[in-house]
Amino acid sequence: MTIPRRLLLVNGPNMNLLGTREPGVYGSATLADVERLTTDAAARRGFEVRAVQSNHEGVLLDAIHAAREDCAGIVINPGGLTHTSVVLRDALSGVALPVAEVHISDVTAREEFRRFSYVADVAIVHVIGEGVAGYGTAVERLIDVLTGQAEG
Ligand code: DHK
Repeated sequence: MTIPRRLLLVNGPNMNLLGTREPGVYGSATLADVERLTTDAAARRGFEVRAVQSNHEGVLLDAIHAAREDCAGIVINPGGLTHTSVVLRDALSGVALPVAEVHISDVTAREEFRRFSYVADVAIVHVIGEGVAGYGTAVERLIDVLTGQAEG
């Protein structure tokens, strides 16, 4: 079966503030930088990226639902929704596309409430604490799975 050579990149609430937001935690790269590096990493493997960022949960859900039509997988940094959102988790499991979960910071080494992720067990790739470079790692690992070079 041929898969669409396109990934959906989802960035959740507050990710539009990257570059100025708590630079000691999230670094100085902007959302535009993140979207560019993700697009470049995918392009090296022959995939396109459609990027969405929103501070509104429903916008993210709609984008995830639409990905069923023309995307092979989803790279997502849900921001704070990671730790709170059953509906985001249900959207990801509902569309049944392979998911890579990314966190810029090391959520295991911060506040206790950041250790739990509603997304973790619906994702097949997890990249945590690699800074924005982690988006590139997530793309590589997700495409390895999609193209059969790694186990899901
Ligand atoms: C980004 C956020 O906005 C936080 O709410 C998460 C995550 C961590 C990140 O590290 O990319 O707790």
